[in-house]
Amino acid sequence: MKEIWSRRRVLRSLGLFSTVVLGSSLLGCKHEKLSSKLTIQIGGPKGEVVFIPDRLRIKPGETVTWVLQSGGHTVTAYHPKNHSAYQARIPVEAEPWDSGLLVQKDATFAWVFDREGVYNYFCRPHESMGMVGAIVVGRPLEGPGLAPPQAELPLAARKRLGELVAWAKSL
Ligand SMILES: [Cu+2]
Repeated sequence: MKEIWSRRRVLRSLGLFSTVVLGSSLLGCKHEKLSSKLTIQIGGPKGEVVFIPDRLRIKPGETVTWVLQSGGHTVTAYHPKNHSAYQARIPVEAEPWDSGLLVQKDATFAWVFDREGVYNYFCRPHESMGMVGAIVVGRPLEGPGLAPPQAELPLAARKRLGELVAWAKSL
């Protein structure tokens, strides 16, 4: 699995956004097409600390792109590599991701999900306010992402994760 830096982001930072749109349509860029369908907004229009939507089901091999709408947030997989006190809440052997802090409006972070199963993630600054999300890739296979939320997680995150786990199990 690998991180994909959206061409749009890279080129926008160079001030070449309009060129990219034209270039993408001419080249039929596959990632741009997927991104438009599998996009999650980070932060609400009034600065709400949420992922919109907070749950998404995709097919294995698809790319999810998060776009910063407001505020400063991260998109961080539940994994001991990202937080030493936390257990993984992504499929065994899946690689964890962490966007780092995104602060510029329209900044994007993209990740390719190859391994089937249930992934839970959080925002570092706002996990305690319940800013978490879930991605189901293919079937919601039994795995760490379906486990009851661990006691060491902040209460609001635990509550929201409980809802997301119930949703994943219902698929
Ligand atoms: Cu946040």
